[in-house]
Amino acid sequence: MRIRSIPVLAAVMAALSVAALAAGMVTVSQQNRAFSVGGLQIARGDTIRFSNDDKFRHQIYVESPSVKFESDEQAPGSAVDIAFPQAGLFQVRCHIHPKMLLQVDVH
Ligand SMILES: [Cu+2]
Repeated sequence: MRIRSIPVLAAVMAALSVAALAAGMVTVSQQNRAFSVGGLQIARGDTIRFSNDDKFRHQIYVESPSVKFESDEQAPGSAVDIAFPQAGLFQVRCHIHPKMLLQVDVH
C-alpha cells in the first residue's frame, strides 16, 4: 500500500505544478478580423496570448499610462504575448483592423 501510493503522490504533485505554471496565461484567438472574445477578466500579472488564426496579418497594441505594448506585424499562425502587471481597464486594438477591440479588466 505504502509503496504503491508513492507514484500516485508523485503524479498528483506533477499535475499540480503543471496547473500552477498554466495559471496566469489566457489564449485569445484572432479570427475573421476579430478577437474571439470582446472582454476578459484576468488577475494582475497574467498574460494573454494572442494567436493569429487568420490568413492575414494583425498588429496589436495597448495604449495606457501603465501598459504600453506594440506588437510587430503578426504573421498568420504566430502568437504574441502581452503581460498585464497592473490592475485596471485596458483596451487591446489592432492597427490594421481598427474595429478589433478586446477590453481587459485586470484585478
Ligand atoms: Cu488585425
